[in-house]
Amino acid sequence: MPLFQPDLEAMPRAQLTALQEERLSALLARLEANTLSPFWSGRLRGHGSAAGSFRRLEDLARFPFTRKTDLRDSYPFGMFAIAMRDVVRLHASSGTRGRPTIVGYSANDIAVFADVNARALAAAGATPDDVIHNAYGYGLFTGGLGFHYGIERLGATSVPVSGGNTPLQLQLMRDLGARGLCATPSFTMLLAERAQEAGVLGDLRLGYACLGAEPWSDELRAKIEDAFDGIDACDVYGLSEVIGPGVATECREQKDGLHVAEDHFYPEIIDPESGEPLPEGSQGELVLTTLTKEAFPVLRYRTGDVTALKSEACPCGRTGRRLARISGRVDDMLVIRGVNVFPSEIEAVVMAQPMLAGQYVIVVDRRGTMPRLEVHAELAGPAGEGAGADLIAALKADLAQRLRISCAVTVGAPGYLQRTEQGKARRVFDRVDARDPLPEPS
Ligand code: DLL
Repeated sequence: MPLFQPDLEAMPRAQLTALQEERLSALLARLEANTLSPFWSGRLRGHGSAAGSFRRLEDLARFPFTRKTDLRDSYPFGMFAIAMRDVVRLHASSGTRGRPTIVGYSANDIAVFADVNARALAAAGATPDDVIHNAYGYGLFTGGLGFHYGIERLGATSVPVSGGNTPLQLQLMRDLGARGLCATPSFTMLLAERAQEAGVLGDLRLGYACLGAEPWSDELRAKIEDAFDGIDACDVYGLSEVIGPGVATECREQKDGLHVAEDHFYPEIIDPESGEPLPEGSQGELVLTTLTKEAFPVLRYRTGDVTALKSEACPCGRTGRRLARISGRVDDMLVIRGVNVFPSEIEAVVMAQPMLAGQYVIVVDRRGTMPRLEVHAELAGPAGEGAGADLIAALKADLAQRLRISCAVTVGAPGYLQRTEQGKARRVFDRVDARDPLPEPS
């Protein structure tokens, strides 16, 4: 499949920069003049004439960040920049404690949302001839409806199955002939396992998948691609505060970083401590500015996601800079005896071990003065096939080498760990007393 919007996705860099500067300047003028939102009307005060003082992309670093707390404080509609009459849809961010954060879309925002998801699907290999199985949750979560509209925008056929009920999902994938799959990587791995158990893997016609919404690793990708007989499993990134899925996406040609839809979203990487911009290639916190959003624009939104930006040319022809795979969230980082550990690094080690299944859980034992890490994994095949001391010793050694700390390792029989059928997989648990923090397998 060629690029879905080649003029925009493969725009020469100089032209893209000019477009971004024009759109940023218009955004600042729009926010400065905004009288509808109590948040935006005061936000740019003290920055002179915001629009007037902005000339080049570098000038953006002088403007204030938007943070998750701003969204919470403005609950529910304080940051909406257009009249409610013109808001056609609401979504809410998932996984937060307390009140959710509400985001809104104009009709034009929904059109952009559909476009960027159609781009992501095409980048993974989708064509208008395909049946696409959409197992992201439908509802307030942006995954289901975001991809649904993307599939329709592409002209393919959507199977709006949402999450849960794995046996039915497999039956539908087989009977309706799904070529594409949209799902979290953890649920995709569960589908692969169940398909293998049911002996239906050979009946599936799957060719590609758009996987995201949670951190995952290249090693899990290899397991998924292998399980489904060589499909293209592409990473897709996004967040409700910015639009939902489709902010950045991998292409099947390279699968090495996610092209940002830079005509709509402007990325920066900053030092999470100082807030200063970092040079290209450095790992830091991703900050995003929406260039075209009408109902819910954000200026320099602190995503909390840790990644790096690279701008080398890509064989697919897309010119949007690429985000390195998200290694985790600034606040997800475990600090174990002074060493910074992202759960995704542990995942990479577990997935690289062929005797283990695509499941793992991390437990942080916080009962002592110093926290200790436990890694729980599961055998891919029945016990007895090389389980036991050697495998555990090998895993411990690999973890120690990668993380530079020692971990306790438990390897259970197939089915030892709970699977996530709906929503995002939870991988990290705290052990605080004598109770076992691991959820019961279903
Ligand atoms: O998860 C939107 C989405 C749906 C993205 C479907 C991709 C596919 P939220 O629920 O607001 O939105 O959660 C956003 O999820 O800040 C990241 O921490 C994490 N996240 C999303 N995609 C990825 C990814 C959706 N590909 C938060 N890799 C973000 C790692 C991801 N983390």
